[in-house]
Amino acid sequence: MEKLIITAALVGAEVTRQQTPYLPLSPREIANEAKKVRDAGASIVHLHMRDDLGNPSQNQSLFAEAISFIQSETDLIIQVSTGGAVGMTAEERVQPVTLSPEMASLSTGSVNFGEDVFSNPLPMVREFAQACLNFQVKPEVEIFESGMIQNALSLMRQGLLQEPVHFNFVLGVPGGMPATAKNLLFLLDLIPSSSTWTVSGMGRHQLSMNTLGILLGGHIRTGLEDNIYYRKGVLAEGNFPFVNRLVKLAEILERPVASPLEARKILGLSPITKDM
Ligand code: KMH
Ligand code: ZN
Repeated sequence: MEKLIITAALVGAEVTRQQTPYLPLSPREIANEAKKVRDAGASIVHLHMRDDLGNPSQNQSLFAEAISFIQSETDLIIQVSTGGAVGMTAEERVQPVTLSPEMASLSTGSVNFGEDVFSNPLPMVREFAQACLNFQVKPEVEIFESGMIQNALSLMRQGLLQEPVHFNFVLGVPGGMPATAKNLLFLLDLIPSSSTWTVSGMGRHQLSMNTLGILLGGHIRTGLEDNIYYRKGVLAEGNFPFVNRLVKLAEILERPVASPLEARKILGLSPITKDM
């Protein structure tokens, strides 16, 4: 098996400081959190930003500030979100891609998202995929529903996604595909054999999905974006406790953890950190 890539989704768009006091919000706080997860063993950070009031924002300057801190203080692979928050316009959402980060998330279809709809019509998905090509950004294809894999395959046929494609199975979003072993195995059967993949489980499903990812030879995403509880009723005191636990688990399961340099090789990224 390849070495294990751990992604930390540090902030997200939905979690609030009312829910957990450990959520980083400003670019400086987010960069501090990035340093801690790097020290713990993560090699990718998935980034969202918040404005002064703590509301989700895709503002380019906020991303630029956080990215500049993270790049000068760590060798992490930076993956910006193009998902943003439900209700944002395409123009808002695509902004951080224009900074040419190494990676960006790319959802290839729409899905119910709790009481809302996370809307990703195909013309917009193609526009985001084209932006990734223009700015030399590797997409991480976010799969909330199996139909999104079919859309990703047609983007590949259209030349808008290049092999090897990296997928992230986001399981357990209310209204999306439930976080079960059966569903993960079903999805794995649908992706091209050249692909790499990671798995995220929402809420209490985070640890079980991550464990399956380690065992099945995939990669794993953890972090406060997906889950704020370390265990039932106990808040995680930041993102790094999750990473620490997964590194220990991987060690027990004899799966070595990839450094950012090794992760770049696995994902087909340039070994050199991008200058942005
Ligand atoms: N906040 C969700 C609506 C992504 O980052 O690409 C979408 C999301 C996915 O978080
Ligand atoms: Zn996200």
